[in-house]
Amino acid sequence: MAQPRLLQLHSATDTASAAEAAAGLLGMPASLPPKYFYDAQGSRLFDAITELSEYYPTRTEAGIFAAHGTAIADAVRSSTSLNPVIVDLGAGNCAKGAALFPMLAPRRYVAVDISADYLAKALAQLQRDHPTLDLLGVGLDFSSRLALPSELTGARALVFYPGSSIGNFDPAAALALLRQAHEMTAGGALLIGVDLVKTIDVLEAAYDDALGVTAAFNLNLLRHLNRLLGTDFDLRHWRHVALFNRAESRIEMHLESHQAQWVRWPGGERRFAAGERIHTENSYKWTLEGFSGLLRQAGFAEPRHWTDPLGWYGVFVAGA
Ligand code: AVI
Repeated sequence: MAQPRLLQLHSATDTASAAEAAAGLLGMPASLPPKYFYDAQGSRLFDAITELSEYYPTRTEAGIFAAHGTAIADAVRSSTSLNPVIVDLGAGNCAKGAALFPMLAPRRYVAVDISADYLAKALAQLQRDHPTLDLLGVGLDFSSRLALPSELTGARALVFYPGSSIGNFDPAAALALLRQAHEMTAGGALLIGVDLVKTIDVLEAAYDDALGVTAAFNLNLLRHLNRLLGTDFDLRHWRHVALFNRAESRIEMHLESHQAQWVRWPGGERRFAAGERIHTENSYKWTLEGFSGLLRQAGFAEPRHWTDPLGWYGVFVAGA
C-alpha cells in the first residue's frame, strides 16, 4: 500500500502570529484575522455550525453536488487531464475531496490546509480506502499566497475550493487568490463553491443562530488569543454581533465590548469603550454574474454554474 506524503511549506512562528494579532488589536478600528478562529476548539465549533438549521451553505452545497454531480463532473473532465491531479484547498477532513474520486478517478490527491499535521489522520484513512492512490498533504497558509511547486500538480489539474471560503476574502484578495489558482491549474479547471446574496434575515440568522454556536465560535477567538498572545480578555464582557453590510455585500462579525475596559498583554494594552467593537470576519456574498465576472478577470474561461432551487448558493466550474 502506498503511504501519504506530508509536506509543511509554511508555518508562522508563534512570535509572528502574536505580533500580527497585537497589531490588529491596536488598529482603529480593532480587528483580528479570522484564521485565529481555528484552534482545536474553534474547529469543533465550526463543524457544529455546519450542522445548524440556520447555517444553510454546507447542506445547500451538498444538495447541489447530489443533484448535479454528473453534469459538474462532465464539465470538469472537459478541461482537466484524464485522471487529473486534484488540489483540494482547505481540505480539512478531506471528505468533500474524496467524494469526487468516484467520478474523476484522480491519479493524485493533494490536500492543502494550514497544517500538514491536521491532514495526516484523514489521509491515512483515505489511503486505506484507496491503497494505490498517490496522496499528498501540504501545510500552507494560502490566505497570504497560494503557490505549490508545479511538479506536485502537473498539467491540467483540478483546483477544488468548496465551502464558500472564497467569501472570507475581500474582492481584491479573492481576485489575487483566483489568479494564483488559475496559474496552478496549468490549463486545467477550477471547481468552487460560492455563497450568494439573499434576504437579510436568512443571512443574519446563519451567522447568529438561536443556539449561540456562532457566538461561541466568535468568542472563542478571544480565548485563543489569551493563549497565543497572553491577553487577559474576560469573555463575559464581550458579545457576538453579526450584521449584513449591504453596501459591501458582506456579513460582518464583530465582538462588542459590554463596558469600558482595558485589555492587557505582554508589551501592549488597549482601552475599549462600551460598545466598541473588534472586527473578526467578513463573509462576502456574491451574485452569479458578479462571481462569473471575477473568474473571467482571474483568467478563467467560460465559467458555468449550478445552483439550488432557491438560488442561495452557486457551484462554479471554469476552465483555465
Ligand atoms: C469558513 N467560512 C466559509 C465560514 C463563512 O460562512 O464565512 C466561516 C463562518 N463564520 C461564521 N460562521 C461560519
